[in-house]
Amino acid sequence: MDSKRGWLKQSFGKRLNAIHSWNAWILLLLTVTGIVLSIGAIRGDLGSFRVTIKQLHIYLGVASILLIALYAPMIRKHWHQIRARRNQRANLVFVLALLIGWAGSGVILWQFRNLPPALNNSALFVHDLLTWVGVPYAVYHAISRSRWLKRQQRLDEAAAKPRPPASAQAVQTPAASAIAAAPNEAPVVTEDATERRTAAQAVIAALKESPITRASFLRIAAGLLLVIAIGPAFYRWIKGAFDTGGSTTAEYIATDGNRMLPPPAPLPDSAAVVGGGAQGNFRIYTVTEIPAFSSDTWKFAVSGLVDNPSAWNWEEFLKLKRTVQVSDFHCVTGWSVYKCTWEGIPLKQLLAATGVQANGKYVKFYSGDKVYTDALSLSQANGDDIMVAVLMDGKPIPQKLGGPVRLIVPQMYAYKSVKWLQGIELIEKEHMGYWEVRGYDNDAWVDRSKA
Ligand SMILES: Nc1nc2c(c(=O)[nH]1)N[C@H]1C(S)=C(S)[C@@H](COP(=O)(O)O)O[C@H]1N2
Ligand SMILES: [Mo]
Repeated sequence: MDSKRGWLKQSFGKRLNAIHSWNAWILLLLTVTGIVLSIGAIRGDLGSFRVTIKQLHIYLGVASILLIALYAPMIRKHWHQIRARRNQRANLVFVLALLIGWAGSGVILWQFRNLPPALNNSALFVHDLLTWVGVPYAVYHAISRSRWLKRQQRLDEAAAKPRPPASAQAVQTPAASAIAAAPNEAPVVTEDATERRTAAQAVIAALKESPITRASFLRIAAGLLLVIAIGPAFYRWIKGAFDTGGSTTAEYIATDGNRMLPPPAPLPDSAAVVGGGAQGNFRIYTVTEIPAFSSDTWKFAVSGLVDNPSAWNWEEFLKLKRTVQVSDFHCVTGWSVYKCTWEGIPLKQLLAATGVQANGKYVKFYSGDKVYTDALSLSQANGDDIMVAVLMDGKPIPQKLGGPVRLIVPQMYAYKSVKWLQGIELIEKEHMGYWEVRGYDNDAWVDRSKA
């Protein structure tokens, strides 16, 4: 209670200033941690630190919500105080909307395990969109309120001083005030010819002066620079968010980083894309460089505690019987892709063909990147929808999305869906996968009641 009384003892202005600067610092830290978390390319470098940064981001988010709560009782008085300043009011409304939007979507993402994936997916979109708009705005806000720009503004005002202002009206450019002043001022109606001449010249000189002051020019320049710097990335993001793939198999083969020939021929259901086409976008995640494969050297093996250890080259592998399924794909970071039409070999079928020995209790998956692994218990691995996938939506799986062959575990978070899958090993003891070792839950069921 003491600290609260201390807080309330301070003047209203002091409290507002304190909230403002705390908000600025927390936003800065949220931006940094948030951006770090969202860069797919550095996931591998972050390692277990990723989980810590995410936790930190959540704590900072909670702190930001507490700050809003602290501000809430002051809002009426503050709003009244700035009644004459429309810009400040607009800024306040905008900033509050941003903070509340970030907080709301952030809480959903924080509590993702107790909420449906579709809600997480929308929350992530909102969270990202607000970041794309809010962070550049905050940077602009910081520049346009900076001491440096304030000093430019004072210089502008000093330059405007010698001319008497027309009225007590708001800030006017020197030119505007001279023009506004001209009709009412004595020199224009004076009888003295030289004075009349000077007055007339002053009016013309004022008209020649740019209406844009230094400070406002710098502000516009800063805004433009920000738009130029952020615009293209924002455009790519928004395009990606609504893009639904759509190139042909021939285009894939021509442009893909893998050289897997011949391409797998899709089954009728796959060619017809019975799921209607994947809805949403995969964010390309990898903890290594994206590996490239060629059908000349690529191999796939099932080994360990099995009756018939087997290895296949590409041509042989393509002869294994495949089926088609439509399923959703959920990442633990909030995004989902719905209604993917996968074609591949059901894991269950592959395990039955190789024959699992009595002491084979866990199934371990190896990525061709030589770093990423994961595992399922044998009973989980025998689930009907777990697939060693070769095609998606009737086309070969692109290199970036784990092609030529990736695992699909639709009912678990996608860190179980090992990309560039090349090896399956039956083992006796539980194995902790790449992300599980770094803090992710080994129980990856999206629907928790399945655990
Ligand atoms: N080899 C490998 N497989 C992987 C990963 C990885 O980093 N490397 N990331 C996992 C995670 S966390 C997710 S969400 C999905 C992402 O699949 P995508 O990159 O095709 O969108 O792949 C999973 N499988
Ligand atoms: Mo993920």
